[in-house]
Amino acid sequence: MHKGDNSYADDFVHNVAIYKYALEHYYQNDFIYFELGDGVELWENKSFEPIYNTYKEIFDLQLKFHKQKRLHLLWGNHDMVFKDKNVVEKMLNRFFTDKQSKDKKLLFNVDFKESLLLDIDGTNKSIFLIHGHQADFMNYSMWKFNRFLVRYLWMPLQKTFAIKDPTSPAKNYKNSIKVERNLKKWIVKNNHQIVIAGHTHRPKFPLPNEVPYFNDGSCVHPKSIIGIEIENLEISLVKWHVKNKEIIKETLEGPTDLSLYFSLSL
Ligand SMILES: [Mn+2]
Repeated sequence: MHKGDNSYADDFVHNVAIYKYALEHYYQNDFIYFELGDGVELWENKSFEPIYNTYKEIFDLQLKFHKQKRLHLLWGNHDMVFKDKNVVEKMLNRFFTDKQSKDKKLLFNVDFKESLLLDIDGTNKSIFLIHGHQADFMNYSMWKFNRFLVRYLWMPLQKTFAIKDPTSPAKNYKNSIKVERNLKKWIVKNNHQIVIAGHTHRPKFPLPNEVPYFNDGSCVHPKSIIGIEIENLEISLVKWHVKNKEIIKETLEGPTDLSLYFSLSL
């Protein structure tokens, strides 16, 4: 999502209405929400405050999921500071305290993880969720260097000359291919473990006889958001966008029975 501060460099702001509509749909229909990292843009923004002020409605909606234990957040490279619990506390918690009550209780005891493993009911298989920058050396081991370039070089240029940041795999085709190749290699080495990642912003939905690497795309595509749904052990790739002045959901791939992806593993 790369939620920013509503400036020109904020890539999410044009999709906020679509995103909010989709998230409300998932809330009403009892879905559990998994956000696969880079939910907020903390390379371009040093402080969380302008992001919170811009997207308060979205955070309130996420809070509703959280209260029902239906919210799971991972950190990516652009919000890698959330790896540290103290940073989460310092940066986020003061925005999510109950200002009405005297004891200032915390509304949103948010807990960011690096990855999650979802067991698939009735099988010994699972789905591994990660952001995906783990397969991208410059954005995992060297992320502080890339953050420096984005903050002090690319973002000022982007604001002035509309130049896009080349460190982002989302804007760098060659690097995306490399990340995908690394992830697929890992999957094959690990008994064809099903993986869902983000990071590259390139949606991927394999055929059952292919390496089970899924990518949920992003919410910063021009005029649409893309994501992955899992319902009744069936997986699909969906896109929400505006058609005839209405926000609609289109299924791009699937629904495909998850068990079809087990055939390559032992
Ligand atoms: Mn990323």
